[in-house]
Amino acid sequence: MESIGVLMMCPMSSYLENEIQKRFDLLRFWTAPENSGFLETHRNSIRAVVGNASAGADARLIDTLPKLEIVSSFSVGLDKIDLGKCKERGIRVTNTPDVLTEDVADLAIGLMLSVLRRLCECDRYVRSGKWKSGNYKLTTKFTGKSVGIIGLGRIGTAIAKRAEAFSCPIKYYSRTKKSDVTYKYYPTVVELARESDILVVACPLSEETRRIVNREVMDALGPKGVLINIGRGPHVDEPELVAALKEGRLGGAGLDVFENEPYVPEELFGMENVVLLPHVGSGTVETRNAMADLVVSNLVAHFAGEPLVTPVG
Ligand code: 8YV
Repeated sequence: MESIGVLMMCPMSSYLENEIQKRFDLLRFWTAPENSGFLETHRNSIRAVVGNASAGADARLIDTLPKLEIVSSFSVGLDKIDLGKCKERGIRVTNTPDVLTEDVADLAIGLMLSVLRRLCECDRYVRSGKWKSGNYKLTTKFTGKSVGIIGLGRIGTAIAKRAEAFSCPIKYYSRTKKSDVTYKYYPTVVELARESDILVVACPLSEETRRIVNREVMDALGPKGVLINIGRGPHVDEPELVAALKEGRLGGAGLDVFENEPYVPEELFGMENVVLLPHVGSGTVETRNAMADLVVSNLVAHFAGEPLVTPVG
């Protein structure tokens, strides 16, 4: 049988590379020298693209690949894929929902605790030897704080469940009120922020949700409020976030994602009320391997003419 070309956009998992290589002709986009005509050379053999949260399949890439049949994303987020273009061309799309939900929700709670209890700052305090000159100052209690969640999907719900175990009242904003939960619904993010001690971004990135956390929302959250972002950087107006933190209009932030990863505004580096993570929400061995297995099962199903495991749309 003619070998099937699978284009991987960037390094994401060596386990995934091996699993693809066992079954398909794996083409590593990042290894091709710039302007080498790599895509031109392989355009007629590439039938699948594997992307992730940083590199997906935009209109330009899709237009370059006339034989493309499927985009199998190593992510739950689809914001790096031109879904309209895929639909137009009849290209199938898959992602990795469910398998990463628990890890991302765990990390969101970790960020809440880290910001309120200043865990990273405390760690630096011990390592730098400062403890020998005196005890660390008192911090802020997490249990019982009201947690507002933007987006009550799989991940938002998993965060809510965990926060409930800390006796936190849960509130949420989503496009529509959910009939199956008792959490308090707010029809606007500003109202939710005003009533929350901690505001968590857990919705997908779309044109509607881009900069959903703007200056007005940060001001509503207020000088004691904490923003947690485990969604996407562009959900938050980053320059406004830096300004709000600098001016003390916002109490703190726990961020796993940024507007222009891996570049992070350096003004945040010296702030003790801010915890910065390098987009590691799903970054455990167990979860990344489960995500890889899903990517591969979707590719295998597609090329065997079987139903996709986790189709989008
Ligand atoms: C990953 C993610 O960090 O699933 C998503 O949408 O952002 C993450 O799980 C990423 O895709 C792994 O490379």
